[in-house]
Amino acid sequence: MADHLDDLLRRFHAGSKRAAARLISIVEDQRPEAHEVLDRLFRNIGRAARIGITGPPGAGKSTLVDQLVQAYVARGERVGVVAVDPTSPFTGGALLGDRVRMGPVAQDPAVFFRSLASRGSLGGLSLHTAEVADVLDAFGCDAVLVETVGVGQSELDVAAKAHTTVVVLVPESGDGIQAMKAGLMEIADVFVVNKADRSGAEQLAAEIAATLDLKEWGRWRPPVLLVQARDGRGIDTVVRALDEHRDFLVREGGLAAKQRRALESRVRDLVQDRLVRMVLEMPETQALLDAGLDAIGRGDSTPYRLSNAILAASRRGLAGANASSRKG
Ligand SMILES: Nc1nc2c(ncn2[C@@H]2O[C@H](COP(=O)(O)OP(=O)(O)OP(=O)(O)O)[C@@H](O)[C@H]2O)c(=O)[nH]1
Ligand SMILES: [Mg+2]
Repeated sequence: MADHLDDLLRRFHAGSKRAAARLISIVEDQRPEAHEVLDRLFRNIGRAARIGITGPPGAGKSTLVDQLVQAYVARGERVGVVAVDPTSPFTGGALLGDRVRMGPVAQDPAVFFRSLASRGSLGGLSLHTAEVADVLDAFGCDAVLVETVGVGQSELDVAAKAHTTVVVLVPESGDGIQAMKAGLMEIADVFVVNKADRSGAEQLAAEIAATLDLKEWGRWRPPVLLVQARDGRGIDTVVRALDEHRDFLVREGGLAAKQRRALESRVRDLVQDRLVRMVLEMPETQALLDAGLDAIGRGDSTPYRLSNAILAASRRGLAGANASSRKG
């Protein structure tokens, strides 16, 4: 196994897209060797610009990503794209189906495209997305673009791990107000008002600008850009805004601070993910659950009391595990 991994990493560092795809699968599926892969790649990361693209369904995020990728490739850069698909809790399948399509640019040797299903684990979505972005960063991508639908907290968490977040809105069905409700206004470094060929685009841009006016901005006020992604209009302004935001972050020291915050959020996610799994997978937990649910059914317990009992048992279990690992 170690030999196999050494070989895979060697081919990865030599630039093999197939090796990169294999490593990403290992990370995405959380196979046993995933931790070792991430540990070994860790010192090679930190170079890529991590850009989150979020916004309501159908706003034109994928179309914009496709255009941005073409622009980056045209200037000789290597680009990674991670598209996060919310998974349906009922079918386990991708909720929006084939929502992430990429044009011929995905075939370019300088482009690496990957679609991720979110699987709905606690803290899992943003964690695994960041880990896949790590692999692409270590692969030598100059930019890693992460597309998420801005509908839920976990999607916002994904955006929170980006260096630069682009919020894409469209002049339809009160998008501006929805965006404010969904917390998208707070996370945007750049606003793109897409489908500027439709009526109402300028009005939406003006509304966003008016909202921005209500706040004091330091040295970076999010620009509001009118774009027609489908026809490639205004893409140059987005590329420029992304470059400027990165320069701003590097110049003002914000990049280091963002990287530190993103790392903190990663470690918290890791602890949360693993702790929850540890507790739920303890054999006592199932027994306590079975007995406790019976007791609740008889009116002798409550969900809070049962969860307290499970937590108390897990604390004893963890203390026991600590004691034996100190002895060993
Ligand atoms: N009129 C118009 N349509 C556009 C423009 N940009 C994209 N579209 C169309 O909008 C539709 C949705 O585009 P996507 O890029 O798939 O949108 P998305 O935000 O990635 O969608 P989801 O990933 O499903 O949330 C497609 O039919 C695009 O062709 C534009 O500038 N003007
Ligand atoms: Mg899309």
